[in-house]
Amino acid sequence: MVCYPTFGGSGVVATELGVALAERGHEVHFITYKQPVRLDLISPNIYFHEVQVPQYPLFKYQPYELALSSKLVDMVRYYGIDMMHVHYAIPHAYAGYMAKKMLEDEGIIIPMVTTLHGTDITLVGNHPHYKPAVTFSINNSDKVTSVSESLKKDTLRLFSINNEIDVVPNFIDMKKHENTYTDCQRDLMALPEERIITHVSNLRPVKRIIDIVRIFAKIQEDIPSKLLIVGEGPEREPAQELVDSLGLTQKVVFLGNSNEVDKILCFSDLFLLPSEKESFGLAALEAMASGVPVISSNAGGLAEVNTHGISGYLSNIGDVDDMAKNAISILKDDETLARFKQQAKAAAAKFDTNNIVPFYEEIYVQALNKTLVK
Ligand code: GMT
Repeated sequence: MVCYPTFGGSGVVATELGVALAERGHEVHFITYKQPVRLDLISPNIYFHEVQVPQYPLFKYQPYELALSSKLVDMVRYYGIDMMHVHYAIPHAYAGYMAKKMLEDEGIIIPMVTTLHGTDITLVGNHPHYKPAVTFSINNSDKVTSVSESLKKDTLRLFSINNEIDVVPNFIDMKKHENTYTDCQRDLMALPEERIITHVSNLRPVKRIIDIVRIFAKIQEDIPSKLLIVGEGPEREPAQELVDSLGLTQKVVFLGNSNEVDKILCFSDLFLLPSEKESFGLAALEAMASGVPVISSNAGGLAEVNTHGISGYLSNIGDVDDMAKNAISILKDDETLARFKQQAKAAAAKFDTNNIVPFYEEIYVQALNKTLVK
């Protein structure tokens, strides 16, 4: 499993997939530059190998891909690994392909599955400086998956792809989101009469954090509430400035990066995700699994996750008024809120780990068969 180890959807999906596969009896090796944030290493069948990049002053840019592909070669040789699964095309699919070719030279044939996550296609990978390498790596993967139908369409529209793309949606372990907290300690965050509205992300411009503050400003004119913003990123400062200028400093809490998102979701009443682009919206699915309805934009694959009028509502990107109106309609009375909470949880259940991980196992079998035929 090759992934980004930091906070961010693709790394979370890779980690959860690895953990689920290990539980199903597969031996899973994580190969990345740091221990993935959600990975417990003291678990059966799980290994972590750190990619180290020696710093050399001659290089303006240290060659991570080189170190990663060399590490992949070493680990495949040493542990007899049967399959590489790389998450996020850049630079993982590229490094994986190089490792595959180096191993082929030694007579070791190993298939590579590439999972496309979103910004590797819609924002970064699409840049002319990366596009040829990304196109090549996708076309030369043994199997390619994307996390939504929308991302598949974007990939086919933006790149010249001659490989098949299978859609395997992201997933969630519903068991882990059963409310195990007898006391969510919501009183630490809000007064009894206040609703709690939450956003979790890496606070990049694509998440439209300013919209979140504006939506919240409108909601709290009608309904006493608190806004919790979880995560770190470049939009934190401008958002904080707007919060202060709107006189909402006592109403908005910036919690920074957190390993306790499930606890935060436990006392949340509503989740906001008004993104500019969102291939899937794992954060929305996590909220729904915890019984938190979602007010989102209709960008990318969000409509495949958040069902309008059931698990929450969708609006056009930037339509702050509509999002605030929909939020108020959910939060206005306890009965409606309870109904949406229950519907959000039920809608999340179709993405349960047990329903989705077998698709990846099937993809692995297909990739292995493909390389056997070659
Ligand atoms: O947008 C993020 O928060 C990070 C990014 C990533 O690669 O970690 O997330 C992308 O992958 C997630 C997991 O598949 C998806 O749930 C997110 O929708 C997707 N982000 C975007 O498309 C902007």
